[in-house]
Amino acid sequence: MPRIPAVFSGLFALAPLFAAEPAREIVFTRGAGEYGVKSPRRSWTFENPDPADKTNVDPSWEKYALPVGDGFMGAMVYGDVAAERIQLNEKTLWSGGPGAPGWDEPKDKPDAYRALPEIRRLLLAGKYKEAEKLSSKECRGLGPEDRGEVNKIFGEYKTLGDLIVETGHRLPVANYRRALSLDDAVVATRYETDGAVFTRETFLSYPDRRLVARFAADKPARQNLRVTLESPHPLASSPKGDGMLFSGKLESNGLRVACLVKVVHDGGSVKTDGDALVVAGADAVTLEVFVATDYAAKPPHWRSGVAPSEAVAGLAKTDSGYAALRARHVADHHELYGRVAVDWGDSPSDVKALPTDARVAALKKNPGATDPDLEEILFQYGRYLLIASSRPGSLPANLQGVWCNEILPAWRSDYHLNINLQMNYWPAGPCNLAECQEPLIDYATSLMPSGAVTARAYFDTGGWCAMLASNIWGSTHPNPGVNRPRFWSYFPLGGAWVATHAYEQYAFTGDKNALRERGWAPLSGAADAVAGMLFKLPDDRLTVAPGWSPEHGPVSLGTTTDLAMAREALTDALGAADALGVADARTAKWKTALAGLVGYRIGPDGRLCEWFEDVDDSAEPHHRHVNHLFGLYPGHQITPEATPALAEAARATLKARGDVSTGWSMGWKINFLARLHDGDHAHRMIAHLMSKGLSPNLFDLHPPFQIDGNFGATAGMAEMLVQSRLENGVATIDLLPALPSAWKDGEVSGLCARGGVTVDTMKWKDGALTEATLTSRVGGPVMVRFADHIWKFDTKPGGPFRVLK
Ligand code: FUC
Repeated sequence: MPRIPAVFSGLFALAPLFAAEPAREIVFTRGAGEYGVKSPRRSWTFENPDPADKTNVDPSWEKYALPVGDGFMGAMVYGDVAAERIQLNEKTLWSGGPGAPGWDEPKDKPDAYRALPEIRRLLLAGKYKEAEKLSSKECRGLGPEDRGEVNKIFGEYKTLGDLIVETGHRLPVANYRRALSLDDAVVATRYETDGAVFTRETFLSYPDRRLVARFAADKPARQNLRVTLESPHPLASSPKGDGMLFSGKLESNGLRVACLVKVVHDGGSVKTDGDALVVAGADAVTLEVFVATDYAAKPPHWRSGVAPSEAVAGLAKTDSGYAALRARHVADHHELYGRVAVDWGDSPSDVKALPTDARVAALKKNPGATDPDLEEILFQYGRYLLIASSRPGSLPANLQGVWCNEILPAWRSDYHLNINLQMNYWPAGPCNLAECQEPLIDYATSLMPSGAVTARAYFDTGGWCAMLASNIWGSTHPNPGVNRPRFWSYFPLGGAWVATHAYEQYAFTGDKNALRERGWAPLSGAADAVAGMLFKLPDDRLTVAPGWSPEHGPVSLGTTTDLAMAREALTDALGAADALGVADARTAKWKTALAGLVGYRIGPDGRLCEWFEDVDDSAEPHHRHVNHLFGLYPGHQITPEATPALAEAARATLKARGDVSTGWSMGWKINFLARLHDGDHAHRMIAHLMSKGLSPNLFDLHPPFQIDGNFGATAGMAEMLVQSRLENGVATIDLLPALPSAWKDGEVSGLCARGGVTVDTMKWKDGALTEATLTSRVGGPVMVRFADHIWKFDTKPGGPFRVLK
């Protein structure tokens, strides 16, 4: 399948980028604010919201605005006619942390580990209530009780504000169209009014690190714009050439922030009016927006020492003009996005002609219907969103990626380590975007110093660990006071789970240098803490005690999820040690720990047991967290081939939990079902997600918008097509392991497999593989399987190999 970048041919270049890949767009026929959604319920000044609030401050934002991002900044483009609204984010704009009152107080109980023998004694004696009481008291961090106070210290991700560009135009206008091109990562708006065709283009450039918004028309001298920044933060404005600098400090922590809005105009004039920039009679206008804070991802101070106003001035120095900025941005995006093309069916042309909101509405109305082309768009959207929200050098994608229009967002738009952050990175390896995962591995490294304190405090061990929720300030402690049982935030394997991504990165890329330089420290440190936190039962087996199944408990002598994460982290650390030729006292300790772990158990009802004990789970039988299936996915411990009984038990568990749930839970279930080779059920899960969990702009809804569900869905679709494992240096690759009958014929190119292999092309017909060409980046033994066919190759680095059926 040739992948030939098309030459850009102006606005609405609908020509496909790649021979087999149709143009992928999300299309609306009105501005976001013009859909008549209910007016905002909350406002920027609302205090102390319920964390589970399901309503965004501005529903039109999560329904109809369109996202662009460069990993560092994010923007949501509304496309309203009278005034363009571009909501702006910068990933490091967080409250809390250093500078926030209370931050300097210790957060971990320094000798909490002293309570472990008694908690464990109570558990062994069957005194669960007492054990839970004592755990709740001891297994929690220090800090205020009040949720608002906790958030002030822990911090929250914040919107920077909205760039407002008044146009002087009035509704109605003719032939309005607004589209996000996933191929080019550009939002383009077009309409006709006052005898002219007006066009806008907005993108966020990674190579040039700026937001670019272009306003043009097919007639000269028609741009009369008034540009302002509306921000909830106390920013002072000062004119800077043909632009305006907004700068100030967050009240919470003194974090400095600057935003420079620069106006480049073809013809006409620009002047300032208070803190507004006023353009008159220009042929075209390019707005360039630069944002910086003085945050640095470096413990313990987390500050760069560089004035943000200087940082933005430095970025703004290079100015190559709109065409060159656009060309560089599109080329940068193509390099990543263009690596994968998919085609597993088509939708009728009258469906494809509909705007995206109408297509989503049709699926909601008739959940039995399918729209294969929209499934493909949703798949590629996950890849688009990862490119836009996570690039080398940036912080990782948070609960909303990089997009957040609130100052008190749900769950602080933070990093949840009991599924959400990790799920964000599930598509990275399989979907050929490994470099987008670097921020996660660097983030794990940044957690190590505080994670070492937490590991020492709760387990008196070396290494590092991190609990349920984290932020950009390295928090690893259990976070108290969130109106939940105290034990809730105790999730000691959260950091270890994140660290397994360092091994996954190696498995997909085969890059030993990166494993040594970047991945080994967090992965080996996590394995040290895992080995050090285990408790020897009277029968000599090892467990993680006390444990708590995510977000529903109850206290246990060993939850299946903790044991599965421990198993995976130790296995990955040993795999990394093998790859790097490390064998020492540490690895010996990991091996002993791994060999001693309590194994899986199947209950009398046929389900995989969630706890060491038999627990009545009828209170929440459909709980969204299914973490006890971690070993099935993302782990590599349960497969239908190697552990058929456990695979059946996992299937029974999924059946009992049910299909429909929150967005990310449905995303996870697609992956579970793919690993169980149940393509039709996985496809039904995609249908559930599309009919019940999607916003018109294809944002996945928890609700509110939470990006993990988008990433989980994309990873799940990839998992249905290609699965892989790397064991003892041998890569095993399954082609079409969970192909649904709905995807009878198709072809894909560019998906990746563990062992450093790319599936360059794969074609199938009537549900059967017809041919595939693969390339190994690193060489070595590779086994490829389809149904009962097996092909074995001894590959050379860079040499393609082919399977034909
Ligand atoms: C986990 C989930 C919640 C929510 C939160 C951000 O704790 O259980 O449903 O997604 O993360």
